Amino acid sequence: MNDCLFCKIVAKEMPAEIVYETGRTLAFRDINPQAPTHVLVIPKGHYSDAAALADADDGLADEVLKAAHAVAVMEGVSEDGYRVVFNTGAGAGQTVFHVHAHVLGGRALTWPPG
Ligand code: DGP
Repeated sequence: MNDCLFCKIVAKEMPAEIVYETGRTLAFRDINPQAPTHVLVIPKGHYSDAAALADADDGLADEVLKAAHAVAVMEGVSEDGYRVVFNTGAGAGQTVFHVHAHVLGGRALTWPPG
């Protein structure tokens, strides 16, 4: 999509600190980190949110989750625990409408989230 920020990161038209990449996924550091590790994992193709990604039904949601776990291992947060969050819809705090998994770790994470 022309005006999608994360599509521009995929196309390398916008800079980002990329930490992991597969054929169909990309992971890069969040510009406004909420934890010592805060990485966004996206499918390279454009899906607006997690529901649209699930509807794609082609194994891509699995690949995004696998990439999120690979990032947690690479970042060294998988043993102590980490969180994978899909804010889905504006009411849940989604601000960028290209589906992304937040991978958060490296500090104690409280529940419930705000
Ligand atoms: P959400 O609120 O769930 O839609 O999360 C969007 C996240 O995207 C938010 O944590 C900040 C991050 N973000 C916004 N713009 C940019 C950008 O240009 N680069 C990077 N790396 N992250 C961004």
